[in-house]
This record gives sequence, structure tokens and C-alpha cells, in this order.
Amino acid sequence: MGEFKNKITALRKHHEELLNRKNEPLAWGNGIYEKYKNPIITAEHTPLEWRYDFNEQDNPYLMQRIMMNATLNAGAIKWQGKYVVVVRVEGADRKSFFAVAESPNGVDNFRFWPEPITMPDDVVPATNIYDMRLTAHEDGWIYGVFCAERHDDTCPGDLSAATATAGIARTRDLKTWERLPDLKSKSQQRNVVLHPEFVNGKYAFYTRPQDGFIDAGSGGGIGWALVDDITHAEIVDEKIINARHYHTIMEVKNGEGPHPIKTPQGWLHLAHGVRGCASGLRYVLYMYMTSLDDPTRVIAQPGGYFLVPEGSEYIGDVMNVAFSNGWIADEDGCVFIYYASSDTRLHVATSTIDRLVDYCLNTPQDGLTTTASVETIKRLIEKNRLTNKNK
Ligand code: M1P
Repeated sequence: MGEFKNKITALRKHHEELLNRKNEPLAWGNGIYEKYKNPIITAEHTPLEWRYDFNEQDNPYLMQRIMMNATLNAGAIKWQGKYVVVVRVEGADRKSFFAVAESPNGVDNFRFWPEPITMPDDVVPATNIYDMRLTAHEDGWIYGVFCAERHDDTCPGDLSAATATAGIARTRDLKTWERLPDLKSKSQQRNVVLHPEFVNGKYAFYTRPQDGFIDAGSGGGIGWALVDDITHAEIVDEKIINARHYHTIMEVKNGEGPHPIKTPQGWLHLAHGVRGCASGLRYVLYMYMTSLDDPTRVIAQPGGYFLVPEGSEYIGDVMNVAFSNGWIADEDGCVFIYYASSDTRLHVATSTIDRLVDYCLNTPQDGLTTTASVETIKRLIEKNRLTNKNK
């Protein structure tokens, strides 16, 4: 009996040490944002009560009865003074679910709420749900839009055939969720995000039309659609506002991250871009800005990537992936960017609205050819030559 108790005490102590671990920014970044030494949430951060049976008779070896595999792609919101993330937690059984974790400062000390979210099902239950984008909409609700995945029953013999649909739910307290019908769309959809304001009196969605479960195919990029009634949301007209291009970081596909942040200079967007290479797909983050007058009009598109997996971030369940669907902009202009590495763990990078706007407005656009890239570099060299000469 004593030995079992001692084991539990040691386990709890180890867990508390992990939860209380201080984080610190890494030196020598790129000036655009700071990455941090430790991931903010790993599978090990999940509550011990979710994983262990603490009854000695039933679990004499103190085994994990339910193992957690990953904590990734989190929606984020400032809620009652806390930095709150709705994490995609994936169990060893490959099922993802949503769970809320909060931190007093946004960079460490994240702690899960005692129970995962109980998300009501739509009429046809999904097999798996993941990647929630949170939007505190001007209608007063907090919406969660996420991917609802089901087996594609038109391919009965193929156990990997699946469909992706945008699930929609809303809440006032992040605890109790009302499920609305899934977004109706002609194509499959993933990475759907609700814009925080009405546009022409309608709800506005960023979409990502795709031909199949994995392939974006003819879906040209990040789309935009207005919807009359969010309780029966249907895409009737959809236009591509941020298109993919050959030989760019978003050649294969792209997708909106969290909902954009409103700044005096325009809407600030974070998105992911995907390209193919010999080792598979490479997911990186990029930014763009759209006009306040017309949120479908791109006014800035810095070339290339904004954030990529580095060092140990490369390693994980799905290698070479940086993915973000959550960020928080504080009143003082600080921005907390929550990103996951390799579909395994959650990190933070910090910046400010001013720095991110500067990055978007002053980073050269991708000229789409080697010649154009070299000319861009030469212009900077010449600018620096003149700057140094005039010193
Ligand atoms: O595995 C990388 C990512 O793949 C998907 O993103 P996309 O729809 O753009 O291909 C998502 O399943 C995402 O969860 C995952 O991180």
C-alpha cells in the first residue's frame, strides 16, 4: 500500500514540476517574433486523472489506462483575463477531442480544465473532430468552427476514405456548447474560419474548398463566403481571396489559421502553406493582410514563409509541419501566436501588432522567379550600400 502511494506522490510531483516549468524566449530570432525554449503543452501536460486509474486494487502497477498521443492545433482566446487555448488532444486511439487549458501569462503554466469538452454531435455523428478556430463574434456568441471527419460511405471497401466538413458550435462560457448544423458546401471543406464581424449584415467565412479529404485539387486556395443564417449555414457563392501559386510555399494547398486581427492598417492574417518535397508535405506558416473596406482584397503579401518547424520541432507524428489556428492580441499590442509542431505539441511565439504589420507591409513579395528574387536581394544590397555611404 505504502509503495503504491509513494509512486502516486512521485508521479504527481513530476507532473506539477512540468506544469510549473518557466518558459523563456530564445535569443537570436529573426526580429519578427520570439520563439520559446519549451513547448507550452505536450501530451504529458494532460491531467493525470484522464490517464491513470488511482485505485490500487484495479491498477496495482499504476499503469496509464488511457494514453494521450499529442496536443496540437489549438484555438485561442483571452477569456476572463486568462490566455485560453482549446487544444486538439489526440489519444492513443487516434481520436481527437477538444480540451481547454489556461495560463496566467500566455507563455507557460498552462493547465487543463478538469474535463474535456463534451461536444454535441450533428445529425450524422462525426468519427473525429479537430482544429477548432475560436471567434468571439460581434453577435455576442463565441463560435468554434472545426473539422468534422466521417468515413466516406461512397467507398465502402476503402477504410481510409473520409470526408471533411466544417462543424460549427457556439458557447458563452467555453464549457457548454450548442452544436449547429455543419456548414453546407458543394465541396469538402477544412480550415474554415468565422470572421469576427458581420459583412453586409451577413456572417463571413474563410473557407478551403477541396476536391477530396487530403487533396485541395481544384480548390484554388483560401476562399470567402457570406452566409445569411449561421444556424443553417450554407455556402452559395464562394470566391478565392488568397490563391495558391506554382513554386511557392503554398503550391499544394493553403488554409486560413485563426481569424484575422483588426489593425488600423488592415486585417492581419496568419495562414499555413503546403508544398511537396521528397520527404513528403512541408507545412509552414505565412501571413497576409486584407483591406478594412473590403476584407476580400489582399493589400499585403510578404513573400515566403513566416514561421517553420526548426530543430526538434521537425520531429513528431507528421514530420515537417508548423500549423496554427490560434492567436491572441492583447490590448497593449502584444500578440501570442500558438502553433503546433509536427502534429505533436503546442508552442508559442510572441510578437506585437506593430511588428507584424511592419513585417507584412515591408517584406518583399514573392516575385515568383529566381530572377525576380535575385533582383530583390540586389535592391536591398544597394540600399544598404547607400545607407552605409551616407553614415
Ligand atoms: O498534418 C498536417 C495538417 O494537415 C491538415 O491540414 P490541411 O487540411 O491544410 O492539409 C489538418 O489535418 C491539420 O490538422 C494537420 O495539422
